[in-house]
Amino acid sequence: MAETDLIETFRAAGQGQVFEYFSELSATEQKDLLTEAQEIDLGEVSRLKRELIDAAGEGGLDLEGLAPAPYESRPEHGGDAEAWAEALQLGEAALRAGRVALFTVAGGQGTRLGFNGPKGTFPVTPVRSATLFQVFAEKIAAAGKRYGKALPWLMTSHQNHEATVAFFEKHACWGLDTERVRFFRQGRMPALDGDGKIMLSAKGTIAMSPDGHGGSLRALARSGSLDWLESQGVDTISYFQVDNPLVRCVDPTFIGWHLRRDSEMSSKMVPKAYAGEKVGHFCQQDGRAVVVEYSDLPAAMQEETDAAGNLRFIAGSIAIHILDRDFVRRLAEGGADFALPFHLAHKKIPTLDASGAPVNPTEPNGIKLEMFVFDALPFARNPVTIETPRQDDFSPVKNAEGVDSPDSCRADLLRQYARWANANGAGLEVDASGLPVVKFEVAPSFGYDEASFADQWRQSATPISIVDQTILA
Ligand code: UD2
Repeated sequence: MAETDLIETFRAAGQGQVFEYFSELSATEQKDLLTEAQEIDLGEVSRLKRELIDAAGEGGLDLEGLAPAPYESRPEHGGDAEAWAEALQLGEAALRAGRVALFTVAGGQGTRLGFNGPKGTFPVTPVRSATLFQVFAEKIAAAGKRYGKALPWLMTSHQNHEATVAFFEKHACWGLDTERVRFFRQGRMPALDGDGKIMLSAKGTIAMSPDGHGGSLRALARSGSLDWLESQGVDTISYFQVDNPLVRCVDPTFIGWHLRRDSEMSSKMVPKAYAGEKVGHFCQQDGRAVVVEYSDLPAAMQEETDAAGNLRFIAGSIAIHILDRDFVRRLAEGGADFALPFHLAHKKIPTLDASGAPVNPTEPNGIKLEMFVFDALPFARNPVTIETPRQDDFSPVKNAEGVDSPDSCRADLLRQYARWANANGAGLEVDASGLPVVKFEVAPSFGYDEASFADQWRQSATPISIVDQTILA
């Protein structure tokens, strides 16, 4: 679109303020602003203003008929052992056939951790200080070796795109085939003020932010990544978040459950650790699977217990899914009736005051718009949720200290290594929480889950002794 047409379109849509300082900008700044403006779908913005801002207070989350979702319990908790064993076989066969790819969402801004740089470059392991990206790369490489088929790996990012790609290049993808690692940018959305006006963060810059991990699904299609997967015979996508180094990102049993049920989207749940834990809740409503975020489920419901005294809404979502490739394509192409909704978050957004001077607000002054990947669940055929042991799948790094911090995650990694080693007779001393007295590390090349660790341990020619700072690799 020509420059003047674009500016006129914004004016006609009531968004002329975006170009208020246009004449003060240099030629390069003008060009940059126009490029940013072109990213914006004005029709979508005006629909969201109507539905989310103008109608505020009318809606809210509909809790009518909301009930806890069913899930597949693990065999040790009464689940069907035969079905779990069959799922493992099916998943392993899919991995051997090269039907599976990995997908990491790494497009968030990581503000809570206060770390400067892509979150995946955060050093997380206790002895080697391997970064999150390295841990995933090593798990993917080891699993590819185990099943005799390299696993493609997709990653979405945004602000940190160049830095992410450069980091992978610097480390030569930790030995993964570079042709099988693919990065793509997710979309962005402009921040809106209370009147639905697009905000500027500077005279020549629109306040844009990533459109949420849900946005990565349409970006998978737009970036040609689904075609790329199809060309490699991949139809099954294992999805996880960049902040969780414990994740069993290549989990044959989970893949097998997904395939066994002919599901389009599957999920892992952990029983919530306490009522107010900050995870989504697997629920059902009108016969459809839904996830209700902790911030949307009233405290009284979060605390509700059943006759046995257990939390009624016990199934916590830890953001680990399997997605069917063609389901993602349908979602991306599906139009308004088959699209993820946007959620609105009130945020402090650096902007300009009426005189054009920069303002750093101390209170929320605008809204950001995000889509969530779990909102795809109600659209999916045969969604299945399986229970997973938290200690082998979930310990995210979100905050600088305390809960879900680098310290708590390192301790969970140590507990995991010690459990695997002691299950094979290492005889390590551990405290009441399972934390070993010695600090050591198991590189994924030695073992990326309990089974691969046990195989490697057994195959070792000499007995393994673990002392402080041992690295099993
Ligand atoms: C998410 C889930 C929560 C629970 C928890 C487990 C939501 C709304 N909540 O909470 O239910 O499962 O994770 O750890 O998802 N990201 C992008 N692009 C974006 C925004 C985020 O790629 O535009 C990535 C981000 O890099 C991270 C992940 O999504 O890997 C989670 O984002 P978050 O930290 O904002 O989610 P959180 O912790 O509030």
